[in-house]
Amino acid sequence: MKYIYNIITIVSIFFLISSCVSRNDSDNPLTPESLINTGTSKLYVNEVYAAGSPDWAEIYNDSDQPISIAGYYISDNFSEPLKQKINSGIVPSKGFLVIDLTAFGLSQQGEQILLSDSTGKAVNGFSFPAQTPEKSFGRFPDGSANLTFMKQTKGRPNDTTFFQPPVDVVINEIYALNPDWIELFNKGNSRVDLSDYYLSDDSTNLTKYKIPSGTFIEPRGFLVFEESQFGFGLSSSGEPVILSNRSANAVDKIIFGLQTAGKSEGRLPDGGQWNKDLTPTKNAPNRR
Ligand SMILES: [Ca+2]
Ligand SMILES: [Ca+2]
Repeated sequence: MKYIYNIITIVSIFFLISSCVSRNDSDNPLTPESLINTGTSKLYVNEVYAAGSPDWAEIYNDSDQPISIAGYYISDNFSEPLKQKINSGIVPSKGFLVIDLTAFGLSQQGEQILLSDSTGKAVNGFSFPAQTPEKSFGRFPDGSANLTFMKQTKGRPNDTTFFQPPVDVVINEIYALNPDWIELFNKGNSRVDLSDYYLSDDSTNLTKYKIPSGTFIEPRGFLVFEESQFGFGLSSSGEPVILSNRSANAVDKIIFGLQTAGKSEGRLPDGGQWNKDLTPTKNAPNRR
């Protein structure tokens, strides 16, 4: 009975979302919030790229078994799921399969992506906002509900690390649940002078906070900035954090997602890949 109730709920939500979307198509209000995720499948539309030739969608399988998607459908319209039939393909366990979108193109102005099974029933999808050619859009970490812009990782794990920093200092950990803080880490073997570097949470204004003269970070050392110092709050629903040099050129940028109570986000190990749901370790080595 509970199962039937769940199905009814899921179908209702889907039709509610579909009707909202089609009603508002003309003024293009699509946001990641119109994510659909049926919760009954381990298959996720994991990444899309709308400036390709052709455009593509990456499917991620979060289960322990390979899943065949032969006979499934992919579409750029929630209310028209059968646009392109997927003739063959197996998504490996914890792996990826890229589908070239040959029957339709994705709008760089923002659109929808929907994977449906061989009966046309929605499996997974989301709405994506306007894209630029240098970025893709998808889930980070893979298969999560967190949708964000990222660099293209076609057929590979998603990665939101946009720039390879020319200095050895990186944004190592953030805590966005009041009072907020940003932890930097020096990956290198020499002391780095961070005088007149900048921190920001706005890609269009990199110089929001100027790091005071005489600020140094030791080799393999940490340096924490408190919200009371840098003056802007970090949004608990996610946003970028950017470290820029004296020329106001970004040297490291991360994008964090919706925060979990009592958790931080950061690199693991220190200076490594960005991860969600860490134990906050202000001014100390990062850990799960
Ligand atoms: Ca990817
Ligand atoms: Ca830490």
